[in-house]
Amino acid sequence: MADEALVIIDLQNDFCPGGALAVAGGDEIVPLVNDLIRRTEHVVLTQDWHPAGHSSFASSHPGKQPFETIDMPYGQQTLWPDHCIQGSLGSDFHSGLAWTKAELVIRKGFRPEIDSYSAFFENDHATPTGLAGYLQERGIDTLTLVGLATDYCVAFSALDAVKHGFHTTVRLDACRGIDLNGSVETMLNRMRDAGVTLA
Ligand code: VGL
Ligand code: ZN
Repeated sequence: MADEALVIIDLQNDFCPGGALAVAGGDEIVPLVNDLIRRTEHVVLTQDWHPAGHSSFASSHPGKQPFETIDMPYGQQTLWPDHCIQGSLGSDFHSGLAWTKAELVIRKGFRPEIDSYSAFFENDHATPTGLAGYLQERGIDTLTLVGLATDYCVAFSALDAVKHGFHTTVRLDACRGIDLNGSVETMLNRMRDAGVTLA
């Protein structure tokens, strides 16, 4: 249907086994995502896209380790291993992903001083990526989200999608999570409470 889009979040090498911020089983979802691509007219991808030395990297903060949190001007920020550096192999989409049909690639996390989990807003929850305008202008009102990671970029994208009024489904069988301190359960509850359909 013309009013539906599949949004594939960050299905990139660095989030798959062997990558810098590997999500367990991240590569397992590729066949299912490819199937959804075949069955959906409009396909949009997001791509985590950080400059070297990005402020979300633990390596940019002396004495800090990956998965610690720090206070940033825009709120709390989890620190990550260096990942998805612009143009690196790790930033490429998984080689098995049939992504060429995609109509749009939204890159995020490219501003050195701020991270961006959501496909719609940077982590200040105020700076838009332009995706909502793109979808709305094209008459798309229904979204299916898949990809990595369930509890970070997928979840924050889904929460912002319902805020924008999109009918939003997350296909959990086509997502995998990082799960820091119970973050998968926390974010599943937040999505359910916000009106995201979890399928
Ligand atoms: C992601 C942590 C850092 C994600 C991206 O795609 O969920 N998580 N950057
Ligand atoms: Zn990132």
